[in-house]
Amino acid sequence: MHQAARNATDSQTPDLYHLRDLLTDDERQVQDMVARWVDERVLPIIGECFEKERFPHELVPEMAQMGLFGPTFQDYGCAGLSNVAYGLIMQELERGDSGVRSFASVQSGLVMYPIHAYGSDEQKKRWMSALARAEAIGCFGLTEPDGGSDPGAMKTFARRDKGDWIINGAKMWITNGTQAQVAVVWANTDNGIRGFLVERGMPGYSARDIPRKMSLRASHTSELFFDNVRVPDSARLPGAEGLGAPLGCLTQARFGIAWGAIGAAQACYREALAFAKQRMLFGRPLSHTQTIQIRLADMLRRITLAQLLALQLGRLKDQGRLHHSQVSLAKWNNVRMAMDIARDARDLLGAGGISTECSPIRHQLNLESVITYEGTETIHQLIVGREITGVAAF
Ligand code: TGC
Ligand code: FAD
Repeated sequence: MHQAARNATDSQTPDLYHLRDLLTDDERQVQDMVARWVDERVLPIIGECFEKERFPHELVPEMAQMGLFGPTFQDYGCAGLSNVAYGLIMQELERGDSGVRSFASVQSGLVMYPIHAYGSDEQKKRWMSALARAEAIGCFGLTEPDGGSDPGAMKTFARRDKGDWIINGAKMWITNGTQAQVAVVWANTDNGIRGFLVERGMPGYSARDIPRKMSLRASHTSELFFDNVRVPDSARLPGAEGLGAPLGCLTQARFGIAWGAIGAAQACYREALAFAKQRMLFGRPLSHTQTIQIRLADMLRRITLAQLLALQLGRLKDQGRLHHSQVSLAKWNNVRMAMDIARDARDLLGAGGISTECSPIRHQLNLESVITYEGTETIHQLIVGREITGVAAF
């Protein structure tokens, strides 16, 4: 038997191709630290959080302490890690729950990134360290009630009024909207799309959570309302001009999701394997049957391919050679892979698999959001299609 397969326990995913050897010491250490933390702090409580629609806020200071917010930035007290290390963090967090990974994705990729990439020095000084330490929480408002796939058609509008801007409109399905001290808000203007930092408490700005979600239940998802919100020009992100600016942020978050989905799939695979080994049916463990072995082998095949794709994606990003269509293909592939595995693992667990005491049903339901947000599967297929044909068919 192959060494990696022989060493694998039910609590690990076999590393048949020695992919760990392709990581640096730093990357391995970061992964191990976050994996341990997820095992000890997330897994014991997350089923109940999901059931009760509660985000585990008590974990946020610990995540900040470990440097999980904005870990790739070199300044503002951030760790300056590689993009592969960032991906591994997302993978381990989502092995816990997509809602926990979402929190980190939004804070790092959708709030710290635009402030770092497009913000003024004053904006960076005010927010970057505070966001890294989670003394401030941020959210990212792009999607609107009339449709998220075509953000270029947004209706939220910011008009000039002397030196200020007056923002009117609404955003929908915004992660952490009610929790955020600062919202990165994208609005149309007479000169095209611009980004603004809108702060909690500004007159005319309000947020409320969207109830009755059957997915991402351990995460706040909100609506934002802007009723003549007056912000100074210093609240505008000076380096953000046009739709390319918010789309650039999406590339960061989609990259994290391509990795995160692997974690969700691993959690489901591990649970299915452990169950198949101990479940006695027809006088033998379930794992001794051919079809169960084929299903488990197929899960491992898909996870391994997704890992290879994510690793090369990360190395390309570290080398500055990443194109957003590569991120689209990886997000599409890896989330679809995770959804298929979560569904199959749920079935493999039999009736017990419908309980939140098992993770596959929770991951399966969460992945319904993950396949929709940050660009639906169809949008990513069409982005790749445009890359191949040169024709936008959206
Ligand atoms: P299009 O003409 O393609 O692009 C306009 C300009 O932007 C550039 N660009 C990008 N730049 C960086 N990264 C990307 N991913 C980019 N995609 C496009 C492009 O080159 C162009 O630049 P320029 O200089 O030529 O002007 O624009 P389009 O209107 O045709 O739209 C294309 C489309 C459909 C792909 C885009 O609108 C899209 O991606 N739609 C999906 C929207 C989406 O993903 N929304 C996500 C909202 S945030 C969220 O879901 C958070 S979930 C968080 C969590 O909890 O984890
Ligand atoms: P629509 O755009 O209305 O799409 C509906 C359907 O039409 C989809 O199946 C889509 O694939 C399909 N479709 C669209 N265009 C085409 C086409 N041209 N051809 C064929 N089919 C097409 N947004 C934020 O801005 N910030 C956040 O923090 C955020 N967090 C989220 C958290 C959760 C839990 C969820 C569920 C969503 C979140 N979103 C967020 C919103 C998310 O990005 C959008 O839901 C997503 O972009 C899709 O938009 P929509 O829901 O309006 O669907």
